[in-house]
Amino acid sequence: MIDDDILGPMLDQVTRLVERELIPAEAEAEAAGDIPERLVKQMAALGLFGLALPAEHGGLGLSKEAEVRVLFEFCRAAPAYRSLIGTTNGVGGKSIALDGTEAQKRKYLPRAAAGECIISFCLTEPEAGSDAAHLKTRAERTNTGWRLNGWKRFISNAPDAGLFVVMARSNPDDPGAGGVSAFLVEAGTPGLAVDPPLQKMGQRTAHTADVTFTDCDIPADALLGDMEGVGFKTAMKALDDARIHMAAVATGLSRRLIDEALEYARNRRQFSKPIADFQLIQAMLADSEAEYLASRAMVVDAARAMDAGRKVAKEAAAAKYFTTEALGRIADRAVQVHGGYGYMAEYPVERLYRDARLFRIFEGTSQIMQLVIAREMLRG
Ligand code: COS
Repeated sequence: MIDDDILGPMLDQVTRLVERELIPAEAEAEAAGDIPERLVKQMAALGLFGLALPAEHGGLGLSKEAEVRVLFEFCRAAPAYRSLIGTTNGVGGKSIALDGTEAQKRKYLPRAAAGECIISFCLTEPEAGSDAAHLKTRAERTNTGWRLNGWKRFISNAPDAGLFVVMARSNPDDPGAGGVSAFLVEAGTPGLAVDPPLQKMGQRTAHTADVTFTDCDIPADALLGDMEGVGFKTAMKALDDARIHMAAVATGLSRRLIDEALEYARNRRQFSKPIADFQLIQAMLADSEAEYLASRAMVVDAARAMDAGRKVAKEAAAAKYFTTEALGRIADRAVQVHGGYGYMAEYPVERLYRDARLFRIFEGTSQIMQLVIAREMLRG
């Protein structure tokens, strides 16, 4: 089994990278608004750009369980590092791995896994966020292929992407999910424009931008999977996978925040003793640890269900919902344990608290996760 051979050494290497390189460079990266190139190269050398991609197309070919275990470790470092590999291993790359033709997989996935082609995923629009099926970007047939017109919002990694997986309405007579197809659009295609990066509350080292398509002509073989009308389903399947990935990311960040709070509580003295000696501080630490352990168990359970080939829409949504809401509480307590210092930029919890806020919103809000869980329950 490939996991056993590479997972142990991989985890050791990731731990070293996180502790020796990534965490120490967080503040430098945040100030520069960019991840230093030397660290991007180290991440690529470890295979992290192909972490969740199939081995036959250049990825590490890990099981979902192995993937989440790597993420628990990797995501103790600021989430912007994960974001750079996120859409390639998540919604973008997974759309191709799940539903692409063999030729499309061969063309793009090996370069993506090597870190040479970041894949972005264009679903969200100004008027289609949670209601993703009602997107308006149009795809019209031409003599040579397709012509795209539309506006995509908040696209992760768009400024760095070499390839965009674009959900567009190819059947104007079907205003819902069935009218949507997925297309592969290479960066540099005339008519594709990436706006300047958006200013965000947190995860500022991760680049997010709007993408517009203006009479953007693409060839016929850019239709993902060579199949019309299934783009929304591809997106939903990729999101099920990506939500387990995201739950693992949130769990890794929770661990980091607890460790920061623990260290501070041990060292900070008030009333002539470490604040860790006070039971009200201990209560905050204990609540966070319990929620971390529950998050971890839930993510591993969902990953195992996916590895077993089961349908995991409910488990993925529940894991994403629970772990990201828990992360919000854990980040808040970490700041509280730090007191006034927690609000100041000199401690990492100030930045990580801002970073954590996004998790309850992207790749499906907590409210959409509740809807998905309830729907699956009611379906029986
Ligand atoms: N796997 C496979 N197929 C799925 C699926 C899944 N997890 N979820 C839905 N589908 C299919 C349905 O079976 C349905 O197909 P049929 O008509 O053949 O039965 C089709 O997709 C439409 O599904 P549904 O009717 O459930 O779509 P809705 O418009 O009601 O939308 C939600 C469902 C709200 C769950 C969806 O729009 C969503 O996840 N929104 C959030 C989007 C998001 O996460 N955005 C973040 C940015 S993208 S990184």
